[in-house]
Amino acid sequence: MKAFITGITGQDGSYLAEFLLGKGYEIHGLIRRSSTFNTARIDHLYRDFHDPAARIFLHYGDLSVSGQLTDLLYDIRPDEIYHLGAQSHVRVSFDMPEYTGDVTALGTLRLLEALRKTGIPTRFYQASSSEMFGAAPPPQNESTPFRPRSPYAAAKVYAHHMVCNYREAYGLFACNGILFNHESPRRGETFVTRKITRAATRIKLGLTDRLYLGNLDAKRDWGYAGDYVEAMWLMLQQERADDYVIATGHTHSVREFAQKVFGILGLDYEKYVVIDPRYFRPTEVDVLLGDADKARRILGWQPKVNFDALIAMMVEADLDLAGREKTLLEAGYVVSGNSQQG
Ligand code: NAP
Ligand code: F7E
Repeated sequence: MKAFITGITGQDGSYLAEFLLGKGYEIHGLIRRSSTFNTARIDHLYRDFHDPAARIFLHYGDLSVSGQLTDLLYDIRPDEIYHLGAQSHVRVSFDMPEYTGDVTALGTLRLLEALRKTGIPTRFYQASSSEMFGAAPPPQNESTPFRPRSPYAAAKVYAHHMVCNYREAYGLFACNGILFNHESPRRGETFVTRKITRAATRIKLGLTDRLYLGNLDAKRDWGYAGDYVEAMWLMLQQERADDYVIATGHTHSVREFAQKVFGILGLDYEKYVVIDPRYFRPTEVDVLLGDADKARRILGWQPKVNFDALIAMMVEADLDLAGREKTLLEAGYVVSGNSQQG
């Protein structure tokens, strides 16, 4: 089996690539040209393509360019496409609404069009998002109406409906996975969970003394990314294409997340967390809580890692990272990262 993954260098792309390699897939990934390396999350999986044992192949491209996506599909002829590439940061989408619409909304349309034009018999997964529910009261499931509260959410709603339309209009096997927040040690450092575990562990080792955050009262249904990529694959193994909510069914506030992380490290979060209004969003999504009953019944999917185990895993990984950072600093190296940009 051959899979094509957009967003392979992101959090989910790296776990999905690992998962599909374990199932014997050959993997093709779309990557953007960057002046610095952006493949850190998949470097442990990659082998030079001259190596006969190589099973991951990377292709330069961008979701904002359509012709090339069509060419790539013709060349690769994948059995399955996992479309994970997006400008995925909600706060940034308020700063870059047009770009977010281009990549996150129209990027999906470009790929669907490439698929329709090539006529390759492929199964298609779209990374839809719980963010689309926005202001809709919890719990949210597949029949909850979308009430998007950000340019990112509106872009995902557009993409979601285009997937439904291409399924109905052209008979494509195309699924929307409406995934609630999922995190891991590979989560981008400007999403709130990772921002907290990075800062708290750096504080613990004396590398910094403050963590600037926005709205601590927002509540999210946080799961583990490694569990969620299995659900993506399961959706494409069904007889019929459909849309599914993937969630844990539990919700927690940002404050509770911070409290627990600092608590594990023997610290009181109130002494270190400073509220900076810059991180408030013009419109916030107050509570997300998913009802994944349909996925449980039809896909046989359920999460394995709970909230406490997820936090423990992220703190352990970031404590190790902070330890290595400290060693490098003490040896005179300049260490980048720990951005407060999101
Ligand atoms: P992520 O870590 O931000 O990764 C996004 C990926 O998209 C990266 O590989 C990025 O490449 C790529 N990308 C961005 N702009 C692109 C462009 N113009 N052309 C080609 N590739 C581009 O996101 P994630 O957390 O893995 O999430 C994966 C997908 O699921 C996204 O679509 C996200 O919106 C959606 N989603 C995520 C969650 C969640 O909680 N994680 C929940 C629901 C839905 P670079 O590495 O070069 O930046
Ligand atoms: O924010 C609050 C913030 O940026 C979570 C993406 O993967 O999940 C993600 O979107 C909450 C929000 O994730 C800070 O206001 C407080 O209420 O970690 P986040 P998100 O916006 O929920 C959905 C499902 C996706 O699809 C997206 O791609 O935390 N918050 N203080 C903060 N958030 C950030 N980033 N930084 C803060 O300082």
